[in-house]
Amino acid sequence: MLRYYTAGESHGECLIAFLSGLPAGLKIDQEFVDRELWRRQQGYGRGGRMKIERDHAHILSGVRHGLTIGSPISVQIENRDWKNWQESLPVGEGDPAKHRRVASPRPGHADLAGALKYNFSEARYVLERASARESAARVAIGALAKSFLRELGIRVLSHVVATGGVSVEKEVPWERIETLYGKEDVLLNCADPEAEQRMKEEVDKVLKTGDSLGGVFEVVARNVPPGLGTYAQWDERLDAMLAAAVMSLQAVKAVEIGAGVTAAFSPGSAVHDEIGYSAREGFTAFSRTRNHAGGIEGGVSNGEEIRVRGYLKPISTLRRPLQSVDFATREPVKAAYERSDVCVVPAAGVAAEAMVALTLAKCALQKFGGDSMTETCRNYRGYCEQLKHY
Ligand code: EPS
Repeated sequence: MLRYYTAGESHGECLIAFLSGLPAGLKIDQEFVDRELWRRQQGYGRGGRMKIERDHAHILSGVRHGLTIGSPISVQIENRDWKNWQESLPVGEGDPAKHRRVASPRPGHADLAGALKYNFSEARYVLERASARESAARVAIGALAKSFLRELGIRVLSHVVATGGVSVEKEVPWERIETLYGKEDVLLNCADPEAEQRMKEEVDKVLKTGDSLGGVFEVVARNVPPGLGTYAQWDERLDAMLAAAVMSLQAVKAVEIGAGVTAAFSPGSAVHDEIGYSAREGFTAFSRTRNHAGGIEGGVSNGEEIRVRGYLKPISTLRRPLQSVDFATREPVKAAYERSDVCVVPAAGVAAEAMVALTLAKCALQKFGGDSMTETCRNYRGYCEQLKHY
């Protein structure tokens, strides 16, 4: 059973992630984990904070001599910005005069709902934990889940399909998404250079006007065998698990699997993916000519690429703030402003890759079991043989 948690405040000393349930004997490549963290830090439209941070996964437990040992893994990511916050966010009592209050809640942020819920007089502690900084911890353990999936031949990547009203119309093939991975200048992580340029112009516009942008990312998981997840119980459906995992990311307000949204407005004949049978590479000889289902039918993976889209609301911290109310005086004021990003769609896509990888790894372990990679891979190969002879 794969389980994971994170801890840490955005401007606290560090972020922590726990992951337990990975089999023993999985090779962990520190460079790969840190590259994933680097990818999450990229993208056009990020704020000044990313110039301060240089995220590195400091693995504290569960990995020895470069291999997992079946024990819980804990990872620490330092917040370099902590040195600027030690006095205003101390663990001990500290000096109340140095506290940095968030005096008026930002519409769209967790500020007001969180302050009401936890009975805080202002929103500092709310934003510290609600912040998307937390997603760095998920990316670190997501990289471990990706390493596990890779042993089964499964790959997970993302790309941006819309930002600021500019969108990529056609389905982007895996090979094009893969070329984005090695790029040093991530920009908007969009596979269509012309659309990406127009997206960049949209970001430039909001940078000038003090506004912010949302968008849509797509996560693609390739080479997922048929049979992960089940229709047998509501909370074991793969689509339900993926939707919850991606929706749990900061600022995601909708999740779509395959052509889910347009399918709702189309007749069945235009939506469902017809089935053929011919000798070909893959898990089985059953084939499809298209993939509107996004690789999942009845809550079960069907062997096609899994495609999950996350719809991101615009960042809720605005340099030209919306109307709000002062927590202390209850007078109308403009919402608080703190240094912020104006667009984070590429970064959110990388965080969503981590959530998809963790979900698929959990389902794969449910199906194939195993306490060591030798055992898990043997079970996996046995299942693939069974599929071949179906
Ligand atoms: C965030 C506000 C900004 C972002 C942060 C999320 O941080 P700061 O207030 O320190 O400038 O940069 O994202 C990250 C730090 C990160 O690593 O992604 C927020 O309020 O959600």
